[in-house]
Amino acid sequence: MGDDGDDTSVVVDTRTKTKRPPLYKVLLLNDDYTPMEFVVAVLERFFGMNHAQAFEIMLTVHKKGVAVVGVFSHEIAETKVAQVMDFARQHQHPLQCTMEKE
Ligand code: TYC
Repeated sequence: MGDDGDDTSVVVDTRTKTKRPPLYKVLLLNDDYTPMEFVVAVLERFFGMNHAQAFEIMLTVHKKGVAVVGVFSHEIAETKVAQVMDFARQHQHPLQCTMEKE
């Protein structure tokens, strides 16, 4: 380690690992009873979609059974799911919304 010409110092990499927080998909599920217009209203109100986008995603859920309606941090995803479930319950529709790790 000195200055005697046989330097054996080791440079240690001390970069801090900054892991990005995991993201969560928010999923909307189809059912036979929730009116299409209500689902469109949910997508406009809670997911910031315009009417055309909301209608398209609603139809995807209607035809395929499920669709991703957004990707968020854990806290935001939980909030979205709770907002949708509360709104659906208030209007007595069986609409289901869930989240899963991306
Ligand atoms: N399948 C419903 C109907 O025919 C419409 C619907 C679409 C319901 C999307 C839920 O997430 C949903 N009225």
